Amino acid sequence: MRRLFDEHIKRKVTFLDGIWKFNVDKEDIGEDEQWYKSLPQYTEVNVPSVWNKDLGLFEYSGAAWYERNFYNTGGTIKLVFEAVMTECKVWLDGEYIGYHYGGFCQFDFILRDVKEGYHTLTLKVDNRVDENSIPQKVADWYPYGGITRSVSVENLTGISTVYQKFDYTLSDDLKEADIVFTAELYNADNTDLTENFSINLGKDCIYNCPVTLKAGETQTIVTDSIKISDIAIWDNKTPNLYNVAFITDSDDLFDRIGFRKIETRGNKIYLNNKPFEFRGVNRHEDHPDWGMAFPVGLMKRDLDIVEDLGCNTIRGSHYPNSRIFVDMLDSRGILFWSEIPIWGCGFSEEALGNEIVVKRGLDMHKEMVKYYYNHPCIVFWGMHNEIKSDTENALNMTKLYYSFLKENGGNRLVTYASDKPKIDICFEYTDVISINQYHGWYYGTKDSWQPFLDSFKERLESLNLSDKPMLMSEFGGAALYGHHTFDNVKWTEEYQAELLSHCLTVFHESPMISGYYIWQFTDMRSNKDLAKAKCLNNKGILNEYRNPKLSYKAVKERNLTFKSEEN
Ligand code: ADA
Repeated sequence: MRRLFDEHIKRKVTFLDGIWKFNVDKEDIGEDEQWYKSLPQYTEVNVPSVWNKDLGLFEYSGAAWYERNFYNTGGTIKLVFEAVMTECKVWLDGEYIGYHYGGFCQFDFILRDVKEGYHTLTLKVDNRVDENSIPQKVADWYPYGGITRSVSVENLTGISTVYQKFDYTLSDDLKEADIVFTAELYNADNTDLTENFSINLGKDCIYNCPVTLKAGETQTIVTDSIKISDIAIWDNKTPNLYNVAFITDSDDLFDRIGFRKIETRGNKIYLNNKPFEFRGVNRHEDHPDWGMAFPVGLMKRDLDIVEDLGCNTIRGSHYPNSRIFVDMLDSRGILFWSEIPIWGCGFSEEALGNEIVVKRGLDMHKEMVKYYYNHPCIVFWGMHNEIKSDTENALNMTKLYYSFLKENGGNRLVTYASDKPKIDICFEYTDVISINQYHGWYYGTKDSWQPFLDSFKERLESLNLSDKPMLMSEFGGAALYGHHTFDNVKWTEEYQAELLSHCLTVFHESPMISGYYIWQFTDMRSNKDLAKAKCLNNKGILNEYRNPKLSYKAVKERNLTFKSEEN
């Protein structure tokens, strides 16, 4: 399952989720021994999953192979991988078809003249981290391995829509929109074809034209600007969505879109012409039983909890989340911050200047923008997290990513999370200054928050940047679930509850802060080298199984009080 709705009705889609053959390749000999022709021995594994939840593989990092047969009626097929962690090579019937790097975004391969019958799909997957990888060797989350989201085969026939995106400008009163659709059409047949191509928005056909394409040819259609009146705006209270359909004589593709405006005015962030307070959590897509192959039912439950908590936004720390999860955010009106997995503490200054790493990061931004472009819930693109933002290398990387995202990222704000408020030199290249700080945990006390904000205000003024909005993108402290003492000390649930409650009050009252993302929603698996209790990052306001700590009530009380002041 890839989306919350059917993307195709005419187009045949076969999901390859289920049991696959599986073999770890500890010595990395599989390619030399041509395992892509047939796995010499194997066990079984469920796809999607992370292999680190299988017996004996809790800490396995390295290469592993997957194989499965499937039947197809043949012709032109598109193999779609929603996410594979992290590096992978793909073979069909023993023939190499391609490579992909990066664990959290969709990629696909189109193959022509595939014969009718049974086929063998083989993947070599590798989750090793090294000096060229993203993330790097140390990250405060677990770089699982595996085919972590769905795999499917699509049969493309005639002229098919292989990509589409939607741009729009809203009138000042938000009642009208000028919209432009871009669609990439592809002739999947072996003869030249003319077909009718139309775009339907809801029940209305808003674009219609004949398209002629040679066999195998691709053409990108960019519509003229189309005016739409009486728009039903998407926002967090009324998340109105429109169905959109791209139809040719042979093929179809469905999506959902929404209209909303996100912008900065002075040091405030406005959603649909109203200043917006972001009340959110940082969430890892991680669960002790499933790792990052996160089941849809649990996503739904996480969102029920987020809503109960009075939150209106989530930061997808620290990588693009499943598309179905983002669909659910669209449906519920929860604003989302989507970022790529550049988790800075693990990045040396050299790594920030390493051409392979910088290029991989740029490619990850390109994929994130490509596949998540139409989601109205995504209001922030996050470039990176806690990199050495006081260095030239970081500045160059930030400039590069910022200009790419501003030019190509659609109607969104661009930001990054900085843990160097006093010395960061990249603030010019962000629409919103987002700060990670841990007063009351790693340093200071809860009472050092206000002096910190006062001194940061002075720095922003001296840099002439005090008219940029600011978010608290991380703060918090750990609590071991069930740990209580007579005194209110670190690691108890009481201490965490008091700290978070205090932080939320200070941030809400500060005129320079537009919102907050608590670190973090739930406890989650960390890197064993960071030597954390139970190998978990324990700063969740729920434990790893989603049982609430005391801070849950405290945060909910604060959020709901602030929310009630809005009405
Ligand atoms: C950082 C980082 C988080 C987490 C947090 C912590 O701010 O961005 O991923 O590691 O610190 O718990 O220390």
